[in-house]
Amino acid sequence: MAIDYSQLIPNNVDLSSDRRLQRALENWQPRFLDWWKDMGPDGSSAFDVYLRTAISTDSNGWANFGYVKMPDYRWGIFLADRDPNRQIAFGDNKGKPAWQDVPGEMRSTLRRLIVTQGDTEPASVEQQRLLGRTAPSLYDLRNLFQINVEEGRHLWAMVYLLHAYFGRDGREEAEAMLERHSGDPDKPRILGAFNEATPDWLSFFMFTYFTDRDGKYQLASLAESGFDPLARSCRFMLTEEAHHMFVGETGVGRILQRTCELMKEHRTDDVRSLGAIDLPTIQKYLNFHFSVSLDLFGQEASTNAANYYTQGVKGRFLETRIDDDHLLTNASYEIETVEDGRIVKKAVPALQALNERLRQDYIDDCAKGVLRWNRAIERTGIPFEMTLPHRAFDRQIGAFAGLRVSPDGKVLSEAEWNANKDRWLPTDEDRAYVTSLMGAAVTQPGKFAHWIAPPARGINNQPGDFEYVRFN
Ligand code: BYC
Repeated sequence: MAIDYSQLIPNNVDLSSDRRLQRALENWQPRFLDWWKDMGPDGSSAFDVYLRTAISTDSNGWANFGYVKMPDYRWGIFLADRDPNRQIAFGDNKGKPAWQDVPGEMRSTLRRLIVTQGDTEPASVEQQRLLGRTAPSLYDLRNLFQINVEEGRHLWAMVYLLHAYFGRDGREEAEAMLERHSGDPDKPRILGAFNEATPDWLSFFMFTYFTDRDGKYQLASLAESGFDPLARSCRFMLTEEAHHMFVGETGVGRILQRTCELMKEHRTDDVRSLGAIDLPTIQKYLNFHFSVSLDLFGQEASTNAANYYTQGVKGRFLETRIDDDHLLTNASYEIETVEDGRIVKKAVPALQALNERLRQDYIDDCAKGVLRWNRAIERTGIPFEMTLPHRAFDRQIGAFAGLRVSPDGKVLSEAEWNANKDRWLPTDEDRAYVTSLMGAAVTQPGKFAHWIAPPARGINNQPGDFEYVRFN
């Protein structure tokens, strides 16, 4: 269905045929805009930004580029097309038609998953609120803003589901989405990573590489949901997610490139004296963001995850492409866990291991980008390899929480950890150094901050000196 842009809230769900729902969402809209004004990108309301806006959900329609003032961005409700024959692909309800409404017994589970998903979207906008002040180029500033408006739209996607299918409870949850704030001591965001600060652009690129990728895997699992409106919402969200991870991968890649170029040119490892970010510091940021993002997958052995699957509300990554019974009642899966202070492998019922299985899919995907970074480093002739730390390194959630583990997976005493942790995780001094590089935003078209290389190509094939943001 084409997107109706004539409405106050653009949508492809025939919103105007349901007056009550339309009114409820039109009531929420000004609150969302107030939130955007207070908590969205700082001081950006008057800027004209070269943004991509969806005009339909098919492959041609969602990438339309033009200058937009962000408060005028057409946030709306876009679901991927409905397949009238879609069946639930897994769990006890396998083979039954996908639900077009919420089955009573799954109401609280679905609500909770939708709220958890929805909560991350405005959280990330809040985390990135001040980054525009220190953007390393107009190209990067535009990408930041693109990500921000799309996270705003992803919030709309979840708020629509809450309003349309969860009655009064849903409306209250939608309000609460704008009341919790990232890092707020009284009303924090739900998941750990979304209460961490994103104070600099190295953190931003690591966040979009690692944490947005959790988004990809969680959304893909929810895109398998038996609750069809959720599945269709997530499918469309996934198309936008790809750009966010691209920004992360190329952002880190461009920092690595610049660092390696300077190391070569000046025959030194001491690139800090040259105003760039040294490779060990980049590795420490990677370690931090990877382990915080691993926590987002929950417990290694989880009865919650087993229940979601058995009920048909949350599947596996690419569920329908997996060749097994899609019930998993008799299957087992090997996980790593902790016994007597040691990391051991243990077979557990596959249903309980679904969080861990998804985490493994995620780790494999993360590793591919690291390989690409390493190839690029190798091409510069610098002998250095970025690595993903062990899954048990510095975890706060799950079996490894509290265990002291080195990046290569050795269990350590508290004393060994304390003696080495500054080599593995960003220290206050590292953070202060990276922050010190974040000078005033670089606003001249085609110019880049000293510590980052330009991108290989422009957005929508625009030339290198394209004016992605006009400040007015
Ligand atoms: N922080 O049985 P478990 C994105 C809690 S990112 C705090 O493993 P479950 C995006 C858990 O709630 C994708 N608490 O739980 C990225 C549970 O509490 P109760 C976001 C945590 O439910 C960038 C208890 O520990 N989407 O889109 O199987 C920018 C037991 O754990 C955490 C989703 O997450 C944590 N990290 O797994 C913008 C999808 N982990 O029941 C956007 C929806 C666990 O004891 N969420 N807990 O009170 C889910 O599928 C699940 O809630 C989780 C947790 C996978 C997160």
